[in-house]
Amino acid sequence: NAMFYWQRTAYHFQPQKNWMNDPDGPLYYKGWYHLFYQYNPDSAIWGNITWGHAVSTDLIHWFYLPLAMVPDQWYDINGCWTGSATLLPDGRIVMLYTGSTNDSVQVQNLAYPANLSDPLLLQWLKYPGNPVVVPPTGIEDEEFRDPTTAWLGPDGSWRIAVGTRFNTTIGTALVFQTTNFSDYELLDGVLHAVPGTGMWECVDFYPVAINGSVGLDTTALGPGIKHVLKASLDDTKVDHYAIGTYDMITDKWTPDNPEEDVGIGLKVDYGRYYASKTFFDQSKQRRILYGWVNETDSEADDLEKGWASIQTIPRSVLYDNKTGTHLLQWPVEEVESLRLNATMFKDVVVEAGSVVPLDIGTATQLDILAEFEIETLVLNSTEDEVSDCGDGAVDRSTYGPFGVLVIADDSLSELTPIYFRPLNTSDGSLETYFCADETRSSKAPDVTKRVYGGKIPVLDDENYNMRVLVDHSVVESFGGGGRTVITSRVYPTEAIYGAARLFLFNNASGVNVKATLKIWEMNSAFIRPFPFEETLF
Ligand code: DQQ
Repeated sequence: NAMFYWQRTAYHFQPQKNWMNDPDGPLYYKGWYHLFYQYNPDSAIWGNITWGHAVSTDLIHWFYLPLAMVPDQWYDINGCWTGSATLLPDGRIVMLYTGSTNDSVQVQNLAYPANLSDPLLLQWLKYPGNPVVVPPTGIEDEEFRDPTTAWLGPDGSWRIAVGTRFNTTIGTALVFQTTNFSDYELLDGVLHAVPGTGMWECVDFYPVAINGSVGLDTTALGPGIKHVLKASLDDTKVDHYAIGTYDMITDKWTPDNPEEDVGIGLKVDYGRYYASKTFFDQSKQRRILYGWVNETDSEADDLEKGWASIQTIPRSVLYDNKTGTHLLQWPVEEVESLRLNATMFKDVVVEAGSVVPLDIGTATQLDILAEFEIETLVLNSTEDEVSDCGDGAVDRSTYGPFGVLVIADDSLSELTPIYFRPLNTSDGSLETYFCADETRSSKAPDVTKRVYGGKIPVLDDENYNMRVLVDHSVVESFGGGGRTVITSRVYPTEAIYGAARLFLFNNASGVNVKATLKIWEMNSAFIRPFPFEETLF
């Protein structure tokens, strides 16, 4: 099936076959980036969860390694679920993960590399005293999972957080203290809790530098630092974060803005994205974010394809010190090594209600940088009812939407608009949304197609800028330098291979816009089994 074959990505990480979900235990060790992931070795749908393992020297080209952990003990026989790595100051590596036991109880387990002198960390040992943490009194057996990377408190002992819920609706993270990673004490109170957000999966908790310059080690404490709390909401399958302050004495975190608390405010990614996790890359002083991108086609299609899910291009994460309210996510610089020939377009005027083709040849693997300026007001503006991304790119207002059409065919029978939608508010200012509209992305049946997006701050001296990575069936869109990010899955039936095109569009009723773009064709990445038999370098 040529259509299914086309959907496989060329520079995003995905296993050779079968099902993948959450990224697990990312870390950098002796020159290698390690990515573990939830993996079903037997099928393209979720089940039999093991830890897949891959390594890379640049976060782009990957080698598949043998499975790191399989469910083979009473305390993880129903699955080796999500977990996180901690590098100890003495050089040891601690891996904590959730096991679903023979009774389907969620417990936290300890594992470590058998041989620290092996840079590939091929062999993992499970601690004989597992489980190291069981659900505390009052916590449901099946709602207690995904331990974080540990951070060191000022008292010299380590802390981890584990997500759960109270009374089925209050999402929360419990904090445990340990000195040896085998014995844990539950601390009083919780790190934070938000009513109405339900079960918190894959909690991530990390410091960011307020000056926005570098990534920080998970243990960094002190002035000039804020803390990000991220939870993956099981009820809605959305990753939410909030920025706030961590009190290292009471082990409580408080959001800067309670109205934008975890789960009711900002999303890490407004598209098809879940179970994300960061780690500190000590080799480049940066914090890197991985996220799982599920399919939006049917299970039957996934079984026929023989694979399901990809990981995003790893993103660096910084605090946005210009807004003070957002994180900035940006594809790691290494992805730029895949850039081939570039095409530039300068000051292209896109009139109200028009589409302009961009002659770049095949548009299946792209890195697009685009900047838009509102050029002229051709119609008097009316006040808009502010309603985020509206009904998609067909929903016109005075100032938008405008942007690019990716993975489109010549006749525009299939297209995915990535766009800005500035809306006139009652006080006369513009409120802008950054959106992706999948509704016309594919003629295939049994594909979920949605309009995704979120509000994006555009400051007075800024233009509307976006970066869009296109890789066959995935589109990662970064608005405003990464303030608002949207990952889309698209499964065209016509706009495939040489028929995939790129266009500019402006569906505003009242303004012309001017666009400047730089577009690179992207090379494919090498993602293949580790060549154990060959000499590598
Ligand atoms: N996936 C894992 C769980 C986690 C969920 C199981 C999130 O540990 O809560 O595969 O996608």
